Amino acid sequence: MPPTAPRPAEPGRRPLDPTGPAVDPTGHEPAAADLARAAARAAADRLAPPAPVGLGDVVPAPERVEPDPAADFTLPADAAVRVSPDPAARDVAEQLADLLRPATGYPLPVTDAAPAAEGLALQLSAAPGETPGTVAAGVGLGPVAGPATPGPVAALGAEGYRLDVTPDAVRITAATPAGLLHGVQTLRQLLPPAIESPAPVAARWAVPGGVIVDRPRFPYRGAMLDVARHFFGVADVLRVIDHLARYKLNHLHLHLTDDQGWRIAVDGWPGLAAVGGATQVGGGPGGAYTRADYRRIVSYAARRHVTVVPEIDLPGHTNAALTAYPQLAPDGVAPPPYTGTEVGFSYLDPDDERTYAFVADVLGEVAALTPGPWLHIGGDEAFKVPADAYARFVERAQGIVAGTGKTVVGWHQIAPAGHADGRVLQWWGTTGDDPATAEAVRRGARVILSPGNHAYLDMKYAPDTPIGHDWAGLVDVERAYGWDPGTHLAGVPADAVLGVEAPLWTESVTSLAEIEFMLLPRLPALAELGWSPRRTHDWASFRRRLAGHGPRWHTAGITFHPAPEIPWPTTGPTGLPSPRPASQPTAPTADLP
Ligand code: TNX
Repeated sequence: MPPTAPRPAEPGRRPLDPTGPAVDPTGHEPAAADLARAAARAAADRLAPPAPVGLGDVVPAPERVEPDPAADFTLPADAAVRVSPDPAARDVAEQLADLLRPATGYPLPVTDAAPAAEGLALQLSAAPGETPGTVAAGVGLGPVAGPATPGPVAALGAEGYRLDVTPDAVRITAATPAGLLHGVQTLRQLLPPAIESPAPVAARWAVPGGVIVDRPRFPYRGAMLDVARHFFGVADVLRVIDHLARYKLNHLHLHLTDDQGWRIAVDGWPGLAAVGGATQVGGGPGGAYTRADYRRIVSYAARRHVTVVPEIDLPGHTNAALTAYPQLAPDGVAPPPYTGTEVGFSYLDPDDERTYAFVADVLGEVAALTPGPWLHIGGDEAFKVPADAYARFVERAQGIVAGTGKTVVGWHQIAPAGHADGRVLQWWGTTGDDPATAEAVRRGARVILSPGNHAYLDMKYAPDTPIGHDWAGLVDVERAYGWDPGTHLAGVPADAVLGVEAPLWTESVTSLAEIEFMLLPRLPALAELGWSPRRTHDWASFRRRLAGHGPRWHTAGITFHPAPEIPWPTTGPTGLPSPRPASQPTAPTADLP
């Protein structure tokens, strides 16, 4: 046994013997001292108050939760994060340590997985088929209503994880690094809210005991950020990715182009970013991502197992492109830059071959920069393009996307165009019934659900919300939560639903604080619809669990809307201040349409 240093003081712990266990002056601890130390630790844990967060308090709700109140774990100052040798798993372990170090102030070294003898440790294991050594008996991925049975790691699928919390260890097991990271996000939520502090806090870092076995209901769970109406720099986008990862959302759809701005550099068409990117709603300076910026976003997202879905909106919503390249406009005349908020007036000439050369260049470059499988071609609100010309355009664009090796996604307006293998329609209607979309699904399309009256995060919460729209109605948290993606759209069965996405259009959203104000607390509602089994759906439970996140966001410095229907704690469980009413952003000024 290696020499052991005296244990550092552990804030919040109450050892029975305040002088601590004896240390052999030779540097070798006799086995008896080890035993005494373990006994003191176990006794201290028994005397400590229970973990302040319940094992079932997680958002999105896990598939299976089996609390064991006698098995709470307290993170000691000398804990290590132990991980299996796989480099991707190691990266998740580093992320876990990075999440826990600021608030705990603990060193949390990341080390290779060793036999469980070390005891107090966080262990990540990505090896398929590997099962943790001290799993609570009889827990697994059995049928919902049936008896719990141990399940192999492979049953956790591409994104599932298993979390075992015992007095000696927290273990996260998954078949993939994505699953491990989802488990890390669960563990983060099970620690006291002070874990979100950017500076060290003296707290007992307790984790409630028991087992969680969890995996998602739908494979696609996302949010969209419109960086075209207002431009948001790389740092803002990275922060949004963090918010997605927190709630196990795995796709970020970037609406990169619109009438008011073109936001991504395209080598062959430099005017797109230089001219088309130079404005935004209200006439601000706009901006555009260089290829390096975009790569940075993509790789930051990839590390968090979030896939970027780039959208080039075609053939409408193209005024910014036409300001730079008027030869693509039906009348060949450059329109003035557009800084208002109307839609449906601009379009590429669907009858000119130069349009298709342009579309092929742009989609080809964006596809080459994008590791994920999706390429979104927009297709919404091309009001001035006759239906037959529109369908021909979409069919050619679908073919161009297929030629890049990507799978095409479009707003549900593309439904009447011919089927393309694997194509995905993004539903943003408000009726729950659309024969054209249902017919496209019969021909093999899959659907991402973003119903405007539930999932549109640019809708106001209430009449007095200072920013946002109300054309799809008001979307308070209960409305954001109150629908079922599996049955929402007539003629679209659950197995045709790829998943859900919450779009944030930014005509009236001008800053990171305003983005966060519109995302939170509604984004977690959408996340739960996409992740959790339907049997867990329960507004009373959700609003109670969500309430616990206010102190977390507050501690992390994240803006949110203190929605009145959520019973936010007046003081957090650790005595942190209640969420500030100042979370409300001030109404935007000069940029208002
Ligand atoms: C409709 S939804 C649009 C966007 C607007 C949004 C505002 C969709 C595909 N198109 O162009 O920004 O409404 O809520």
